[in-house]
Amino acid sequence: MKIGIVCYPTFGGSGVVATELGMALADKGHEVHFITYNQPVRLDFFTHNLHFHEVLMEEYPLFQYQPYELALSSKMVEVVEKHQLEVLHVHYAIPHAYAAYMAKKMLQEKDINIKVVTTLHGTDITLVGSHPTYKTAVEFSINNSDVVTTVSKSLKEDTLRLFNIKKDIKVVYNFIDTEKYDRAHDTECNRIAIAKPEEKILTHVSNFRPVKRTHEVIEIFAKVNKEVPSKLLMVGDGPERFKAEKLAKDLGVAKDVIFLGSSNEVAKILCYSDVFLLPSETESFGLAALEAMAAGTAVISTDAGGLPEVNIHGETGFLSAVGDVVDMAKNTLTILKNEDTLAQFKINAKAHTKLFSLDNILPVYEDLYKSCSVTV
Ligand code: GMT
Repeated sequence: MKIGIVCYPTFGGSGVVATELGMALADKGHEVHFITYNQPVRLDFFTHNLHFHEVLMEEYPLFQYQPYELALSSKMVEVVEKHQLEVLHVHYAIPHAYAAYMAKKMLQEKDINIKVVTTLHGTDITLVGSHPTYKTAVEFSINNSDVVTTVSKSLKEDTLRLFNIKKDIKVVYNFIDTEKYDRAHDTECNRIAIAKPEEKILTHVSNFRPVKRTHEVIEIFAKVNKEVPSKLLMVGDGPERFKAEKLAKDLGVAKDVIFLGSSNEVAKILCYSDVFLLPSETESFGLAALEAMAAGTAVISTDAGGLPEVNIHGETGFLSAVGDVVDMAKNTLTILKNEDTLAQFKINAKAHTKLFSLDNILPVYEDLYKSCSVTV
């Protein structure tokens, strides 16, 4: 099929999922066209089936805010028409679903019937989308998509609770290429470069937004580090990073906390890790946790949103109430203090990721594309 994918090109989970999906579809022989303002960070042009169309913006002194939706919907029309796309799959409702609706309407004027699949990822519903500033347009564009999916059952429930939805919503879990994490383990994992043999390694990966509660990652680590020799890898960048770095100094653990910044090598970094920390306030799914589990890492997280669907309490890691730093530290120590327990949690975590494998999820999206393009 000929598929357009619209996403944020950054390190955020929705962009990562969209990019991995597009590359996997291209690998299976579909023609895939990414439409966004920059080349997606994880996009690797390994096949001639992959194309990238940059959405360009024109500056004008009158604009306080540049009208990205207009430029995006115009670009969608151009690409659909030129390459005869059958489906536009938009990731993250704001503003992609709205821009896709406009593109669909403009294409109808040219007798072209493009189908729109909208995947809701999380904050486009829970934090930003349901805010009165955006809610009307987000609700409208969800209801006017041909197919709507959410990345967890929890996000589906949130969507139905927060909006007046007249469409069926399908849950299609996020996925990962599990083999990528096996390869990193087999060929590139040089643990000694990060920690001494007796030290455990804890990891956190995020965009350091307030919702991730990165200060609590440092607080948990400070408690753990008092009892177990350990290092903490902080991967990513964002508004809370400075606060986290300062807290590490204030709590006297700065020498054991390594801030790596944003990275394209997450699989390689995770191969060092024993425990992954994710104390998020809300999390529709927790792709970062799933990536850690695929690398054989136990997960200490909150029980917010879709996290209990990914991290199984007492099996792949532990869940705690949001803000319960003491419980998260205690659970981390339970795993780290006993080598057999640690080994078992790592095995369980990796095994659970099979449910979210590329092989399981890719055909679900292909079926959705096919089903909507034949119901013309
Ligand atoms: O977590 C973020 O801040 C990024 C955000 C995004 O849209 O890129 O992530 C959301 O989508 C991811 C992929 O589906 C999910 O794994 C994350 O849980 C979700 N984030 C939140 O719900 C806070």
